[in-house]
Amino acid sequence: MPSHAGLPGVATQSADRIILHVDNDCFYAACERVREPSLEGEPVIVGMGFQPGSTGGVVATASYEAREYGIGSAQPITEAMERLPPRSQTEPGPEPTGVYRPVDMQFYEQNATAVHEILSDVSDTVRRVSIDEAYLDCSEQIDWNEAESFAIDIKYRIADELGLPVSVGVAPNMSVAKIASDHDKPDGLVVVHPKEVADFLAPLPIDALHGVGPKTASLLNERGIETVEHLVARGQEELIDLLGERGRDLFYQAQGIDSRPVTPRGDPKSLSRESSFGDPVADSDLIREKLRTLAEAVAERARRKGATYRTIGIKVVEPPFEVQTREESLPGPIDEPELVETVSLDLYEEFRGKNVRKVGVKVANLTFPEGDQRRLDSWDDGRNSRELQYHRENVSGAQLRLTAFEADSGD
Ligand code: TTP
Ligand code: MG
Repeated sequence: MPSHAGLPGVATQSADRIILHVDNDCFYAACERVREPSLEGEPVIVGMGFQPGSTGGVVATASYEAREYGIGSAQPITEAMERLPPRSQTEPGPEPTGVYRPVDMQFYEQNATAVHEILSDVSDTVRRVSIDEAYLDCSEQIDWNEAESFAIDIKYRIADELGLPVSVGVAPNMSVAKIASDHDKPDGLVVVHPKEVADFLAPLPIDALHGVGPKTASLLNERGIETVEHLVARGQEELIDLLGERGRDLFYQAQGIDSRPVTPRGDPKSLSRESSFGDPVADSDLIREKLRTLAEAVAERARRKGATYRTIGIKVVEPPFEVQTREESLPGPIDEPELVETVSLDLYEEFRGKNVRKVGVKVANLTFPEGDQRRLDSWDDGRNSRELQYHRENVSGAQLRLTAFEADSGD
């Protein structure tokens, strides 16, 4: 929290902002369930040091079923194993056991990228703040009476396309949105309208505030400060005496004041749009029509951001979840909406007749006007040759899964 945020006369916050905070539920454990669906409903513990012979590891995360046994992030794995012994394949006994899995960062990053890709598809203003959480500023896209259904759509989309549960908080600023996403985990959705902010915050225990851990909580509890309302009632001076500058930040956070803007980090690596068919379709006219619409939307989006692109790609999802991607590289960066359409339709040809659940169009290898002037200049030279020749670079779906359709993130 910036210390001056929301000071009267210094920064005013617009009640019109609609900020979403999206946080995956038990993220690493949920990823393990994606590749091992039989773990659904089981106490899953992801961490290091549980294999025979290894020592000193900690729990990275635990599924909500495992949390019931007092297992959680950063706990020594030995303690977790005492609470829930690792399940043996051979001798199922009457005592409850846990399913332990090692940390597989590459796989979690891949899933995180896919989540980010969806978030970037629904909003132009996305700030990813950790592997499994992001803020979206949707003020320009929706109004408050659409906020709930917008958030539900995001939850459904991430669950449907990736099999991952998320919790979403919607509020007029980042700090309240974060508290809201945490309020009803897992699979939560909490919408705090601008007028409800004070009532929403007042009864919460102080550790609901960002940055209040067990130590600060007990220090405040000892002084009779148990809820956010108590904290506000004490006033700024007392909190600064107790906690220094952090006391001031908490005082503002407790009042729901936070004027920080959601600033996307860096330029995106790609821009994409995708769309699902309710039921899978094989009708190529219908699919081509959808691709045309998506191509137009993607090209429009690139133009709005002032981006040129050197790669055009499509994604075709065959039932149930077989993702295939194809792309073409261009000799120089372009801004040609018709070419996005032509190339997308051309790439689709090999899928003609196939049953399709979803299609997507992307442009990648982006160049932005600021920060990469040299490449833009070289494009200006090439622009005189109007007709661009592009060569096909078909890469197999499997190879491309990791690289193509990468997150719209510059992280
Ligand atoms: P969190 O979002 O804090 O936790 P979570 O997603 O597992 O659970 P939830 O949001 O439902 O409360 O962190 C995201 C991931 O970061 C988490 O799945 C594992 C990793 N992580 C660690 O490796 N060590 C830690 O101490 C924490 C807190 C998280
Ligand atoms: Mg999380």
